Amino acid sequence: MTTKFKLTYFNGRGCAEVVRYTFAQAGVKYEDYRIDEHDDWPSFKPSTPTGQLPILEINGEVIPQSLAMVRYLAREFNLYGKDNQESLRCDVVIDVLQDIEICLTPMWHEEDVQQKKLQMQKLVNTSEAVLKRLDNLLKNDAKTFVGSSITIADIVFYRTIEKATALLTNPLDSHPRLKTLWTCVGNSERIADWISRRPETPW
Ligand SMILES: N[C@@H](CCC(=O)N[C@@H](CS)C(=O)NCC(=O)O)C(=O)O
Repeated sequence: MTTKFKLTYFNGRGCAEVVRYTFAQAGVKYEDYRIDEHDDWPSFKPSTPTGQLPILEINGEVIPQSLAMVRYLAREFNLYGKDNQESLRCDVVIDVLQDIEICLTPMWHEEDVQQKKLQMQKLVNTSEAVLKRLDNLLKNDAKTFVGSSITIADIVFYRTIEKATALLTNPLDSHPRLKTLWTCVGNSERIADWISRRPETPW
């Protein structure tokens, strides 16, 4: 029996886009269900496992947490490296990137100008430190973080930098190898196809 996947999120990219990229790279069909954050969400929220979106239904079983979904899909569809050591190296890249995610999350909702300025400075400093770490993790002449084809390490990197680019100007300019990798992921066949046909949304 083919597994039935339904991804539920708001009509935006946010935390769900990394899951959509993973489905795209895996070449797997799923229902990309989008709910209205004002009309539908308040009544739907209490029925979700953690009171948050996205959720992924796998043959009806409801799972929260975007990165847990990405890791599960990667294991199912061979995007997690060729063995456990390579999966571990994918996880190292993903975990390094979380320092940027931690800075980004509060920034979307902060309205206080002074606070926003402080958060911005923290994001700039953190991003620079994280990019240096990632550059060190990238082997000489490597076109992807792990092995020779796209894994979730590259996909999560692509999405985190895409989000950061909304707030930082050309964050990869001082890291040409990372910039090349990021551009290659965005231009790769399946990811580029999803980017070209995904809905235009305000965020
Ligand atoms: N770590 C979670 C974060 C989930 C999260 O923060 N979801 C937000 C949207 S990006 C949400 O559901 N906000 C609405 C609410 O909390 O009521 C993930 O990656 O799935």
